[in-house]
Amino acid sequence: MKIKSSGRRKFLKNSAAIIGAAAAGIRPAGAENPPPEMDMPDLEALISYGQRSSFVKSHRVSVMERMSPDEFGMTFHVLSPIQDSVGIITPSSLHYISTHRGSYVPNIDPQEHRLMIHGMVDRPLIFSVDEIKRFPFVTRPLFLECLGNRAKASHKTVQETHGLTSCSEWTGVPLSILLNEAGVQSGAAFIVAEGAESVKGATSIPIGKAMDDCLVAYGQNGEALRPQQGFPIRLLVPGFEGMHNVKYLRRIKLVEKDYMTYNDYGHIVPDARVAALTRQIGPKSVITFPSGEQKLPGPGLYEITGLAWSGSAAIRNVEISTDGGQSWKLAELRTPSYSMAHTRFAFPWTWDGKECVIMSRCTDELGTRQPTRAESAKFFGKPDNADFRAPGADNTVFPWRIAADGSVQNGMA
Ligand SMILES: Nc1nc2c(c(=O)[nH]1)N[C@H]1C(S)=C(S)[C@@H](COP(=O)(O)O)O[C@H]1N2
Ligand SMILES: [Mo]
Repeated sequence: MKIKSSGRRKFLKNSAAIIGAAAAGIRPAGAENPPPEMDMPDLEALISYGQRSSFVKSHRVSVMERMSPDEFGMTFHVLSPIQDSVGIITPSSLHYISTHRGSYVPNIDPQEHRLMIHGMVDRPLIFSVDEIKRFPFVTRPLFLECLGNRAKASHKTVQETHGLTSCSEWTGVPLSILLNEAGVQSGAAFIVAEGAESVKGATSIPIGKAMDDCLVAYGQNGEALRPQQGFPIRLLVPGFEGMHNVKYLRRIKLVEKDYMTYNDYGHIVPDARVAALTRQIGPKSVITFPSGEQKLPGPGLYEITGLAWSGSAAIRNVEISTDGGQSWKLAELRTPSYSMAHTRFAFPWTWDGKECVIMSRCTDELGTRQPTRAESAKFFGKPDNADFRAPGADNTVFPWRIAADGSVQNGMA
């Protein structure tokens, strides 16, 4: 996280150029020139649960191809505005949302909600939410990413290309504690986890993963889960594709083999190479600034910044190319690199005002590097053309094209 001194000197020189020109005409806001009072239509509400500035407009949008709400009033895929993100935590109110077709957001009374653990266990158990909260908890940042987080040439903004991922600080009880209470029988190879709403959001997870680092979470970013994130409890399966993170968790059955649930269908495929990439999200990164539909006002110093994550480990490093992938330079990690969480990177860069293509690629602590589309196509034995669609979760390197006028466009287009 240390800014290297050469970069620092450059920064000081450039910042003088950026700030110096403007300072002459500006007075600090003082007693003789105070800003207007915040508009407070409901003072009670503002006191009890805060609200953001009316000047901050960052908001979620629904996926173009699957409008929400649909004709039945259901939400499907809603994209997080990662072009506006700072740091690594997604505000809960801006977390992406992905629900299975026909699913809805249930309004669950936590006092009524129960979690049942049964199947191949010594003692089938039923827990209330309050009982779950009596077990030892852990708090850790973890990313979620939907399998549908796939950049297309038609996408314009980074919200459209990469907005189906978010990172929260989750609090919950390790699933292994609850499974040990029930007593896992030998031969139990998978769990089938199920949600409480109509489509149930069921999915199969290998027992090794269930006993390793899964959480039954009730906290998100310092408060209770949001209904759209699974209130009152959800399963967190660190690094695994979003679908496995069952919301409104109400039942876990221990079974002898991988059950193909309604939701697993189409996600888990027989090709082991693809299955590996959906169970565990590969190392992936994207530049959030400058990104699609933003505009650089002119040549000069900028911070290229973005997010990197991996479903297997922490991020070891991020490299930036500003020449379309011909050469790569190390970016700086500006946050601690937590395992299976978003990591914020930045790269101080002086733009010369010429058209260029910028991209990022990351490497995780296992040494796995994010592939380019060409590398992914080669791996799957497919030609590298516009038709190539990386199977499983697409973690390929993504380009932004900066035009001479400073406008930024999807580099796939
Ligand atoms: N019960 C239930 N759990 C669910 C889903 C659902 O529709 N119902 N959607 C899954 C999918 S496809 C994803 S990507 C993640 C999304 O979690 P989020 O909506 O909190 O971002 O939840 C998963 N868990
Ligand atoms: Mo998803």
